[in-house]
Amino acid sequence: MKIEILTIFPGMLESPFRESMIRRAMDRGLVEIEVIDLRSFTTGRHRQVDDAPYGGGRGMIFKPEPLFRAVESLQERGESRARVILLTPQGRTFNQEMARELSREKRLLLICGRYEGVDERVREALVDDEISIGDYILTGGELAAAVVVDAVVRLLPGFLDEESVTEESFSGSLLEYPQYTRPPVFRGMAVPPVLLSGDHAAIARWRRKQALLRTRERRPDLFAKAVLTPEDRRLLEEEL
Ligand code: JF5
Repeated sequence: MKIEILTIFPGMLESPFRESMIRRAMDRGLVEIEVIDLRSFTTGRHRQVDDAPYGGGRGMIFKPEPLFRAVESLQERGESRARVILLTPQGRTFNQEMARELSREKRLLLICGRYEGVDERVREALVDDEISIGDYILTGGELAAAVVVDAVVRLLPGFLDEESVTEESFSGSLLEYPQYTRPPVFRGMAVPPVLLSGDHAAIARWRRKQALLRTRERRPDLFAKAVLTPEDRRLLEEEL
């Protein structure tokens, strides 16, 4: 997969991709990530990317010209057309299903919004999807782009081992069960004995039950959508 990211602050996206597992994916050739300075598509000495809104009001708006020049030039140089995504609080809220869908694309072009927004003609003519990473306001779309890239790249074939992918899709929309590692007792807090029992079936039942209880308690919205087996219902009744 090729991912291009248009931003006026390329430095904000250096370390998230230079460090970490994303770097490993790049080194292994699973993904190529290119961060592109939107200002390199400006003309004139002031390298201006923004301007005051028509009709008045506060703040500045991304001008259309640099974005049109950038997106058209990037689309023309590639052999396939990129799916163009604008990161903005006005977009559809990002989730795992959207990450899975994006991970099947050959080429993504992410535009990091800034200021009070982006000239509407950019949305109309250039952008395929608008994505928000949640209901809060950032200073710009760069961190949102980093979040989307991270979630998408870890789903690329060859990034995770097969078991992790299978397990992730099996556990579906449930939260994770509690995890423990050594020592067996830490500051008087013991690891649940079943995890030390070596009884793999009992461990699997305990984990499934914990995932169900935890999801019902913390994320009733996810629990309502979960597909429960008769065994799941039995595990949940044990508790009462
Ligand atoms: C941005 C105009 C983009 O604040 C965000 C954001 C929040 N959730 N997802 C993205 O993006 C920055 C601000 C103003 C466009």
